Amino acid sequence: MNLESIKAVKQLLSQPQKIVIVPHKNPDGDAIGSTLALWHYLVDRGQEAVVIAPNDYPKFLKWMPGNENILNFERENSQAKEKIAEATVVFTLDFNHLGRIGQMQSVLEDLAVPFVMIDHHQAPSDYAEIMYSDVSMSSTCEMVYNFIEFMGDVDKISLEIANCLYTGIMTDTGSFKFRSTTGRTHRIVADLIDKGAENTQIHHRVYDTNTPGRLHLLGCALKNMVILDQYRTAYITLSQEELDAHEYQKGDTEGFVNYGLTLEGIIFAVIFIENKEEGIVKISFRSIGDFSVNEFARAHFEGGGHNNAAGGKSDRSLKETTLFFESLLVNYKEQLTA
Ligand SMILES: [Mn+2]
Repeated sequence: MNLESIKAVKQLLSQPQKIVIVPHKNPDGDAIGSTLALWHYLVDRGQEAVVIAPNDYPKFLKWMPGNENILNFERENSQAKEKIAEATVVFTLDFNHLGRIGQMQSVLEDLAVPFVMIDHHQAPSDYAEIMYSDVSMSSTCEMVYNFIEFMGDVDKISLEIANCLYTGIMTDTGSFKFRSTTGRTHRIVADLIDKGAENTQIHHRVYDTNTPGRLHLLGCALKNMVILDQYRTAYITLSQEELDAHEYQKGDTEGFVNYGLTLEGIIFAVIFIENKEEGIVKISFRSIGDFSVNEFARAHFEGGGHNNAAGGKSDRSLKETTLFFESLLVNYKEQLTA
């Protein structure tokens, strides 16, 4: 955050404001953790603030302190709209384009108050007067820690703030293993633990939340795994029938694709999930190293994303989709085995 922006925010927060804090749609641990941490910080400073989430989010995030005060724009629509109409400042966290907030977009676009963006994604759009945008950051939670430091208030980080920030840094770094995890990230996390963050309990609350159905579905997925050593590739399929047999619930297949990459020598992992209702096969791609799944998904499966994580879809049947996928690999043999 540059000095001018820091000065501008300090100026804003030197007056009593009515502040709306917004995470992206389908908020994850970093989105909920960062918005709640900022909410605690601003309320502790005597500001009037509210977090408004565009829609609902998983149960394993709902233990976070302050969660009961989050408004759900879909469920508490009129109350949320009232708060937005009264707002004098809007903070948007963990996204950088108003297209990422679903139905809230049109309501916020019409708002003539200062916006403050805190975010670590590529290519920010220009809706915010004050921008703290940095793609090198591990997480928006790390940035909120920095923000509080810019405000000169690191010593005011409470146990509640520490727990929220720890959660977002942990989830967005894959428990401190992704490339974006720096020495600074660890120093911040160390400070959060010193301030009381309950790291062991947080891991347990976020990650140890399986249902028997989900574990059995994982067993089915792993049994279906096809390993193509010659392409250093592994893929998983799940048919609609298999999903139904395991009482599939939204989110149950989250993370399954990564298991392929835990095989020694495998650098490209894919999961194909049949969706009969939409008549498509949903696909997730993951890679280790330089092989760009973003380019692969864009070229063949109407998708895209990041270099090492992307999504896509296919209108073919599950079987035809995997046959097509396998037929493509020969063209990538050099890249995959380099
Ligand atoms: Mn994030």
